[in-house]
Amino acid sequence: MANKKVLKSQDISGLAEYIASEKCKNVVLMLGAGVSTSAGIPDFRSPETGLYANLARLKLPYPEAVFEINFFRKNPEPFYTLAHELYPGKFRPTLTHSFIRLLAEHSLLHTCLTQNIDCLERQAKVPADKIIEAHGSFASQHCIDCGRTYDDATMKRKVLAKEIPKCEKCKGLVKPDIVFFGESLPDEFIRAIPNVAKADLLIIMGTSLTVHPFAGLAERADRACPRVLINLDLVGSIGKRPNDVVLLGKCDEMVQALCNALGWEEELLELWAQTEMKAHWEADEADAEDAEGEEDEEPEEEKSTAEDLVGVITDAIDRKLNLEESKGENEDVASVTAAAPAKEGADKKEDVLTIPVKEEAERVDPPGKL
Ligand code: CNA
Repeated sequence: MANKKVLKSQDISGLAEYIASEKCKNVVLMLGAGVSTSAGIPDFRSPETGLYANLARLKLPYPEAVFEINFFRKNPEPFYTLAHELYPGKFRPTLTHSFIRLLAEHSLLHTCLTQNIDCLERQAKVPADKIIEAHGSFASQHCIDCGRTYDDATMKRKVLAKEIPKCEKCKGLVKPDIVFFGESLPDEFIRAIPNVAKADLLIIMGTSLTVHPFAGLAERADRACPRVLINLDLVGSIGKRPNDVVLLGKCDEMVQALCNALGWEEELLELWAQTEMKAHWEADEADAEDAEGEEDEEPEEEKSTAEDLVGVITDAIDRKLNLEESKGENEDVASVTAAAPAKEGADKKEDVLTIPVKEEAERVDPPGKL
């Protein structure tokens, strides 16, 4: 029974036929950074274009350090350099994000589990109760010392003005509620883990399936549930079960082809057209700098140039490096290096985020073993 073929063919047409059938009522999604690369946000691990490849050039002790809580405590600047570029509002959702909304409009979306922190699912108007941000997001923030929440508008203003926000009560560092390595995953994610087993269809898109425990969720799908991988390369164990479908290529192209086969392409493009946005963040950024200027009388050179406001993170990092190199002595890099563990490269940690131990010991497997 478990090995019964559910799909007529393990390709887009077999998948479209299944989605259109009565058998497919609950679609669960697992998303990674690859669904947002066409928006201009680099993923982590793509060679040359990925964040890690570029962050390494900032002379971090190892690229993952930028998302490590202990490193952040010592040196929050690299993270805030990234946060400035990644901050929600700067990027338009992709066709793939609109496909997720389309699944919801067709009453097929059960749960959208995303590792992404860019809030593009929200921005594409995927219903909020369907989105589980497994690694948190930029939508809220806390002081890492006293836990006090920090005002959204002030946070946005500080990040866009390239300032490091500090707690108004204890002056501790404020961090967006993004899960760093070594931190616990949100309770909503833990509660949503059983949803994977309820799926009639599991679609995994744009992820290297290397960060645990998220990556292990794919194994929780029922063996009769078709699992679809849409990715540039083959990852995880997808392809090993009789109903697995592997669609290697770009997410946007694959979902468009799928929608075409379903007769949904026009609807998809309409939804995507609705995501078109004015570059309101440019105005926000300018406002933020003005406000900070009024508050703190920032020197002129602290303000963003127009050049800072365009392009992707890699460009920004390139620009930063060029700027620093031309100054001769690189203050940021020097401070990063000073704060880093002496044993360069030796401390690279496994990509494992932590499940809150107390409640979860009975309910889920230990990290890395899902
Ligand atoms: P990853 O490890 O960088 O893997 C991305 C995967 O997507 C790779 O297998 C790529 O081949 C693939 N890919 C890249 N572009 C495309 C495309 N256009 N179409 C199809 N596949 C593509 O990223 P993961 O998401 O697997 O790693 C989890 C980390 C990444 C999470 O903790 C995130 O918070 C973190 N992250 C998020 C963002 C974001 O929010 N947009 C950006 C960068 C990293």
